[in-house]
Amino acid sequence: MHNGKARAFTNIALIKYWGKKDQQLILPMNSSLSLTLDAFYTETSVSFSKDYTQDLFYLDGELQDEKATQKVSRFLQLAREQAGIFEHALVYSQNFVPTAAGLASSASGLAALAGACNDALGLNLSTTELSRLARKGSGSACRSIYGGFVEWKKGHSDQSSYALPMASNHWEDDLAMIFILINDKAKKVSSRNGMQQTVETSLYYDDWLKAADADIKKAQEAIENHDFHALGQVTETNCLKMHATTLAASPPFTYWTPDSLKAMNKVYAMRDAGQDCYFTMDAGPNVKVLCQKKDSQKIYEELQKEFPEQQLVMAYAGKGVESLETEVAK
Ligand code: 2P0
Repeated sequence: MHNGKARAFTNIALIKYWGKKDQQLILPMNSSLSLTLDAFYTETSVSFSKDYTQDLFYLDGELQDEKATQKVSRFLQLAREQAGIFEHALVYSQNFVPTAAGLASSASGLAALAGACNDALGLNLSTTELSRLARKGSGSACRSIYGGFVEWKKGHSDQSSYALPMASNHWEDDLAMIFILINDKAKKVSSRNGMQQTVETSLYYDDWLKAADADIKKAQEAIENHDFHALGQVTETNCLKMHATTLAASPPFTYWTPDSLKAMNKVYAMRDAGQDCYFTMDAGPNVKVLCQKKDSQKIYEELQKEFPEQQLVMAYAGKGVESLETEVAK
């Protein structure tokens, strides 16, 4: 029996990953840049044993169906190949989210699974190698290996595509992100399908790639200079450019709902009233508001005027993946 357990926090991209050039290896079309946050995380334990006859995956206490297990199994197989240990596994994963918000995150999930496999199989991976392994489970997971500001350098091969922590002199500790959780009853386009459809059909995709390169540089500079205004601006405009590509895809789609627009308009109104805050959105209707820690309470209270408290979650900078104690191995 080989056991391992790890915890990983989710991350939100300030400059988005949107599109793959290699779907098997998960090599991205553009580099991305994120902030790891403390409010949402996953704890995963894994046991490999020659006594098991198949991989089993429990999420939040429930045995998952074949489709959910397949994604995990595919990842386990990569880890098994890397270790030369070909035993089936039992995976227990717990997502820690403040409310039942449908915020299951593949970033924290696959980063925690990578960390747990690293320990269980004695892979002894460096953080760079762990980031590369996590990437092959889910692109954004490669960024959750690290805390604070993280850049995923797109690279051009399995070897050269991984995330790195960014030198920031702990500036991330001065920042906050407030999640506005928005219920979405509509059938959602998964990020995996959404980005692929966009790469293949969006009229604006080439322009997105040009913009993303320029935006990474702007964000790097803003972080270097601790320039919140510049970081906020590039975060918000980069998100809008990503979402614009979906409207020019065929068929067109959007992740926005009326409540997403309400949240975005609230951010504009707060800015007009002198509050320093900016929004970003991912492959879903939730809106995240980036602000400075010193202003975060006031902005939270302002958002409470529009959204019930159960829909609001305050987050600060979070840590990278960490190993946890496992029960004694048999
Ligand atoms: C990001 N997203 O940079 C972007 C912005 C969604 C919008 O990474 O297919 O779950 O597993 O590599 O990592 C979500 O995509 O996709 C994502 P896969 P993933 O955070």
